[in-house]
Amino acid sequence: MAHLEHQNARFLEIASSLAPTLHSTPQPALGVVVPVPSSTAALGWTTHPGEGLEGGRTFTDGEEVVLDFGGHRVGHLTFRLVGVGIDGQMPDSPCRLRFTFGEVLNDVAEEFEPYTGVLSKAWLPEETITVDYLPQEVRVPRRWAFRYVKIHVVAVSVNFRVRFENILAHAVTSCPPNSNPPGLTFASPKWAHLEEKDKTMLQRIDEVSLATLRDCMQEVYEDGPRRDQRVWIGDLRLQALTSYSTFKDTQLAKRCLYLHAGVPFSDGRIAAGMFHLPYPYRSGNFIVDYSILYTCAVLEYVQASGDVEAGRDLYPTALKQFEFALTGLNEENVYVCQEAGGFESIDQERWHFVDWNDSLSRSSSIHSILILSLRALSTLETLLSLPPSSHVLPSSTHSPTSLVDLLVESSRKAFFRPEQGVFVSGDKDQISWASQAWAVLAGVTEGDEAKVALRKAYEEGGVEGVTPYLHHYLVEAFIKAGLDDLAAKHIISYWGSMVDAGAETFFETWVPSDPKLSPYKSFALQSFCHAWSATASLLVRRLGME
Ligand code: RAM
Repeated sequence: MAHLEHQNARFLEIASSLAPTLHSTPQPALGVVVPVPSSTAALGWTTHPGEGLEGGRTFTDGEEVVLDFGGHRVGHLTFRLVGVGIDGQMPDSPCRLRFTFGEVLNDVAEEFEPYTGVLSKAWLPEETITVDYLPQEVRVPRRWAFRYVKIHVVAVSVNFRVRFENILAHAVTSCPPNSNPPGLTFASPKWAHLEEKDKTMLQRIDEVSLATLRDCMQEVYEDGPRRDQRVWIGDLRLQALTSYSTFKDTQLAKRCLYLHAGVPFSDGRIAAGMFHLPYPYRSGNFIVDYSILYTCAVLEYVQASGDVEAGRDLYPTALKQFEFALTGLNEENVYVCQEAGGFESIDQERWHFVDWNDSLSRSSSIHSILILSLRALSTLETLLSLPPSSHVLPSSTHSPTSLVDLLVESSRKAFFRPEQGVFVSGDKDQISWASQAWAVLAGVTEGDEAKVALRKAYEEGGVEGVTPYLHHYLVEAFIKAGLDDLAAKHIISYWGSMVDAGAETFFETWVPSDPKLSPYKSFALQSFCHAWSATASLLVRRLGME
């Protein structure tokens, strides 16, 4: 099996020695709710209180109940199932139950059919089990991500009804208990002008971000505990950064960096994603931007932990990624990628991600990400006291820093339009948030020029991001350019609009004006607790709001 070849056994052993402890906390449901359509709720649903399970409420075929656990968790559901005979009868058949696990109300309130999604239907959050020999202690086998659980009785015999007792969620995370950082206090005079309602919103955004990160911290940094459940490099980088500044984890990040380096393609490239169960193996796809951002993730890990030894181990993997990325440059040393398209048009062998916005031209962003990652490579070499690599490519004489100079120059020639003050991308000179944000982060522009570029794209209709992933980099660029007030304003309006929509954890994709947008052509395939959306906690700390 190709996905299992070329593994680095030593790296995988190190990763395995770092397997974290999973902490499990039993939690009872807070109550029974009835989902009710709402024209004012962003996602279309609200709840009314429902008839509780106390007092021996029993169920038969076709009856159902929706439990509310009061917040998002990842874990197993357990309960005691009791058969209550009718007219002196005893249970005389199994009981078949269907569970639907809702991260949001839509999951338990809407039908999954007709199914329009482009990913496997097996990701839909439902499970059917058959229970024999009542009364019986039941543990729903699969780990689920949920706030709500709909229990639907599919079938029992006519001679008995069933009762549910002691229903518990066992919430699991590898984030150690009580590791939440202190809440935001806005002590710095810099934030004295913030209105109380904004402070309250930012505090709530921080709580929701931390809950998001906590629930994605499992045996690895999962991108989402509902769907994918794997380590994607782009998500990992942001999770690790957020965790360094909040929960202070470095070991789970180290494990994931070694896991990725341990399962490369045969030519040394690292896959966009990797699975750790039942044994480590790589995903089949390759994302150019993720592969080079791996260098940033290694650098940031060494900076956060001081673990130079790991940095030296992982450096060759980081360096190797540039060989492939640099083949995307044309004769003018400008990165060119295929023009925009949706999920179906992705080239799995050479995927340029940046964001899920179908209409985004990515060339200029990838060019900047290349510059940023080369800068990180050079800093990493210094930090590890390595002699600066005299050439990034075996066939070229460029060091990381001389390549940076070359690529900054070609970027400004190809992508910067001085008369408009913005960076463009693609045949149609598209102006986007992504192109400006990455140019700023890569240091292709700075000072007033950077401010103008960001403001123009942001305030004058540049192509926007549809994922919190790109929104993160936009805000990071605002902060780097010294636009702190705009950064705060955007965190409040964007992450805040998810809070207003009822988010207990932050979503994978979110466009406030089109809340049901899904890159996978099915809202039910969305992950509503997604790693790359947890960075608001990092951003507010970078803004000095603690
Ligand atoms: C999706 C997931 C994941 C992301 C990739 C690019 O499958 O959302 O988090 O990294 O896309």
